[in-house]
Amino acid sequence: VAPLLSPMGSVFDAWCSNASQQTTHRQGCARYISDGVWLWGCAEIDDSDRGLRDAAQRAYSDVFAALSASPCHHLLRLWNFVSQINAMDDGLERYRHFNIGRQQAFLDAGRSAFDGAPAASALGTRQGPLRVFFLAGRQAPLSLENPRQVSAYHYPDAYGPRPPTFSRAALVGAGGGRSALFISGTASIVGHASVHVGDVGRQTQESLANMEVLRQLATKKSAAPFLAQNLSYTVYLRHAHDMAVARHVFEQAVGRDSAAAREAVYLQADVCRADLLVEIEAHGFAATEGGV
Ligand code: 3EB
Repeated sequence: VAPLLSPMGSVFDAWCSNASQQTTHRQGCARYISDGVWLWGCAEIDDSDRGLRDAAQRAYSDVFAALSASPCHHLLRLWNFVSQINAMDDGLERYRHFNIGRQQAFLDAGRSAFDGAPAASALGTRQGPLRVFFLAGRQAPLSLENPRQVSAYHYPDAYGPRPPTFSRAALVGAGGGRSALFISGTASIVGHASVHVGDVGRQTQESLANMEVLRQLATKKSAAPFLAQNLSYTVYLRHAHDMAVARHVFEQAVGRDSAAAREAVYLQADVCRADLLVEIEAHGFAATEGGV
């Protein structure tokens, strides 16, 4: 969906399940696969005729219809890809239209659009339909917020008529005495303001500082030691030419020789605020101390 910048040849996102029974389904514009414990899918819808606001609302209402017909009722993590995310439609930025439709779908489905919202990332592509990838499970996750940042669902309306619907991170039991942590797309935002505008190095540093707070909070809440060097990272850069600087700062933080540094994936994508140059997400697993 977003062009690869890492010198890796190719990468793909694989969510593995060891269950033998996996079934595929369709619900409106959403296609998904489930083993009854985890559910993974994508809602894909062209927004050029109906408009992005309506497309987002439909995509999410199809996702919710799919989940309500499944034992995997709880959204854990979403990845939203919106074409031309910073362009204007009818005098409003497309990301802001997206936020209106997304929040409306949460409200219509009776799902929390505030406290308890799932973890998410939102990125801009050059072209193509709206694509909403989603991961769901049987257990409600524990949503985490970052005390350094205003919760996105409480952003003031200077950032759009309806706030974004996501939590900063989600923590969920993964079976076998393990916990899974999903850190949302994290950017250089303190309070609700974008900071270090124009400076990709410092934006990368600030994003990592935000992620560090979430990692520590997750470790405390789950009694499972999530180590920074053991997480899997995706770094989204607005400009391909910022790769060297962002990579240097990132590798300094996680350790140049760590698995995290070697396996990090760098993608070119627009970030949902026009003044942000970088967004970083991460996920990982950790064993609960004492076992379960
Ligand atoms: C932010 O913190 C940066 O709209 O789903 C990051 C992750 C961001 C997810 C979303 C937006 C979203 O506001 C942008």
